[in-house]
Amino acid sequence: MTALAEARALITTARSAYSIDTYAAASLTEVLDRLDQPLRVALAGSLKAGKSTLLNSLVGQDIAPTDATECTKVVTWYRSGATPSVTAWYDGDRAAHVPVQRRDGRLTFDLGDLTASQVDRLEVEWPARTLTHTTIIDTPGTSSLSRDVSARTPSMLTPENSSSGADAVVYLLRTLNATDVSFLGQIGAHVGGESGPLGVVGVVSRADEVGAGRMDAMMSAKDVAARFASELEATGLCQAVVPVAGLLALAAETLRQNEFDAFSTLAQVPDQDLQLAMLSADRFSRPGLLPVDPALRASIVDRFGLFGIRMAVTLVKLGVRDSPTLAAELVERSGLNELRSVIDVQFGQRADQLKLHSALVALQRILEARPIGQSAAFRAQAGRMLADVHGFQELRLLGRLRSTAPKLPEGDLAELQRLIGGYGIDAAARLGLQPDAGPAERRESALVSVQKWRRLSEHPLLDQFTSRACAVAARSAEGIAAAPPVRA
Ligand SMILES: Nc1nc2c(ncn2[C@@H]2O[C@H](COP(=O)(O)OP(=O)(O)O)[C@@H](O)[C@H]2O)c(=O)[nH]1
Ligand SMILES: [Mg+2]
Repeated sequence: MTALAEARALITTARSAYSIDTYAAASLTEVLDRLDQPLRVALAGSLKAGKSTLLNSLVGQDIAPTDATECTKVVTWYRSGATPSVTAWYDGDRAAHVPVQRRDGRLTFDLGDLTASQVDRLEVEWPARTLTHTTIIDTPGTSSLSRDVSARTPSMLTPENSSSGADAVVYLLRTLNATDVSFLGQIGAHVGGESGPLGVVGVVSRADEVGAGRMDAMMSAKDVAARFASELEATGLCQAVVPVAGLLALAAETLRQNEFDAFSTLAQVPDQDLQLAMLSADRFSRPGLLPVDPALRASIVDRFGLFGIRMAVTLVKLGVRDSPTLAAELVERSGLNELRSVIDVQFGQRADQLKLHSALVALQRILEARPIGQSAAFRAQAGRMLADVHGFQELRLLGRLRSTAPKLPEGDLAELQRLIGGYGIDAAARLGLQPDAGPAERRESALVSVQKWRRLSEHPLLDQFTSRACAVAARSAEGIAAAPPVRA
């Protein structure tokens, strides 16, 4: 029986045992239903960290408001739907339809007479491919001036009942301050339960601003990301930290022909003139100065930022000849593709495991809150699964590997990371084989790995962390050798 099936069976049994407690039984039904729903990924971080902008770039459309109106102070769920619609949930279970508006080209949800503090959450349904497999939860931010609003993000990530929680978190940081560290600690305590954090990826956001918009901004942002990654080791939290310029990514994904033409024109402007005009955003959009319509310039600087404009102009000078190529190059340089692949490896491919993890943690919480005679036995079983499911151990180890290197030769370290699913969780990716490698070759290679890592893990001179890491790798290899590969 897979771990997922085992968990379903456990939750179903618990639900029967709770038949007299309708509230608990209903909560358990919710926990079960969640296992079949898309993975829930929350975007968290301080106010103005760039969460809503990043959401838009992940979806590839402008669907999350980024202005400072009431609606951006409410936790907002983005799910897949046939037609765009926005619903506000308030006063417990009351729902109101929310009109979507565009003002000066900016999207906003009009809450009407409702205030942000009245609304529990907004639910947005939108036709977008990204949302088919993932529900994205946008949060208002942690250092909001209004205390009750900033209290909401943790309460969404650390829910009383399972219906409002997230399975994985993308945490955006611009600088690492005390609020960030303490908030990350809270997420760690809840998202991963006592058994350690799972599914947290860090983003150094607005990465184009790190070097004051200079061309090497993304390089500087990479350094910052590396520093964050090592500082986050203390919290034991993040599995990866990636720099992303969300604004640029979104603008690139929605690049228009007239914008491409403007970049081409700007590429003809003598370097010095362009540099002078680009000392500030205001200057860049001033009438005169440049051979592109000022209104278009204003919109371009708004959408791309100064860094994005420099990057685009340079790419055109380097020979990019059409807008689809420019769009692709800019998206690549924004860091979005890298974030997407980290999200895919850490969350997407492990969606079942992450959901399973949330379900077990939610189950434990319900059992604890409403104890009955059998609760202790159910809790013990859930606890055993949280400790035993090998995928959870892999995720925890992957998290630690980002910051703590086991004492192994370089090549072995990379192999270990691959084996525990750091580059993809299918057997070929784990073994470093061609995707079309046959079952015999996979098995053979897996068995060699089992032996190697078993032997290493038993080496008397290894420290405890390294030996434990090798044991986890050995068990990952055993899992492949005993194919079919088990997902969760
Ligand atoms: N330069 C730059 N500005 C950004 C970026 N992402 C967001 N912003 C700007 O930062 C402000 C706050 O962004 P928003 O996405 O609403 O942040 P949130 O409060 O975390 O949701 C807006 O004015 C955005 O245009 C980015 O990658 N680069
Ligand atoms: Mg926002």
